[in-house]
Amino acid sequence: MIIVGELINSSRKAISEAIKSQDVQAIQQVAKDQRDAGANYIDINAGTFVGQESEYVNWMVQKVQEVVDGPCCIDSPDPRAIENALAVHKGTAMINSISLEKERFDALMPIVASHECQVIALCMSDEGMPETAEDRFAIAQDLVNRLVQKGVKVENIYVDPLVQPVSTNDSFGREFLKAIGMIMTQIPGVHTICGLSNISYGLPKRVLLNRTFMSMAIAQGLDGAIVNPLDRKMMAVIAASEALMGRDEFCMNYLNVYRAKGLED
Ligand code: THG
Repeated sequence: MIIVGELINSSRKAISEAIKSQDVQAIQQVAKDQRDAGANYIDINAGTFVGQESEYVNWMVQKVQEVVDGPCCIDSPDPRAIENALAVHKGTAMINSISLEKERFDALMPIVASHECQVIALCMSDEGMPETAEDRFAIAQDLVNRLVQKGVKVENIYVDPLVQPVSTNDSFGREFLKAIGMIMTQIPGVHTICGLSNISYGLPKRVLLNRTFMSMAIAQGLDGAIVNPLDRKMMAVIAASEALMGRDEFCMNYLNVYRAKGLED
């Protein structure tokens, strides 16, 4: 399972404050903590700073990579911010994200095609957010085909079917899970990824719903997640679900996490 640590996001008060005061140490600490907790990529999002987003993303990418020997996930809807960040990023970044929205797609495609990178492909088009599994799958198929045509390797693509709140439509959880299953079985070699927390929007005990949904998504083949890696119970659910699905040979990872006292029940 590829873990993208989600905590460096300017929608969080602590991060927004650290950006405003240019608190290098605070940003670096959140990055190191996530890396130590098992994050493979550190998500970098300064989306709330309209006009200064690109400048702040670049600053955070550079400061994070001073202390974390690993890649970032550049989280921005702005193709220019992504391009600027790739110019300062060391190693193979993850781009978050391309979609089928025409303007975004046309601007990002040449950038993705000309860089060695991983790319998140959002199931979103100019017709808006898809609601059924079939609509998500159609967008995923189209996006993957176009990316592959431009020379992007299928194994570098992470399709995000987009989680929507189950409180607004009781089919949203099921349709998302079905989409994961369809994408993983019908597009060989591709990955899937998602941010989970939208599933529980508007309901109590959100962490319970988020964790349960994670386990159900892993059962459908989900192999990437944008999560808070400091949530020990979530990380334990991921390790347990992967072992139960037979995606952990001899349960070695599960046992290693246990020995490191990482299995909070
Ligand atoms: N897919 C993709 N990228 C994404 C998302 C996705 N990037 C952003 C988001 N969704 C994932 N990142 C976060 C980062 C922080 C929080 C949630 C998702 C977070 N939320 C607090 C909460 O839910 O309680 C509220 C914020 C706060 O702490 O004040 O922390 O789906 N490709």
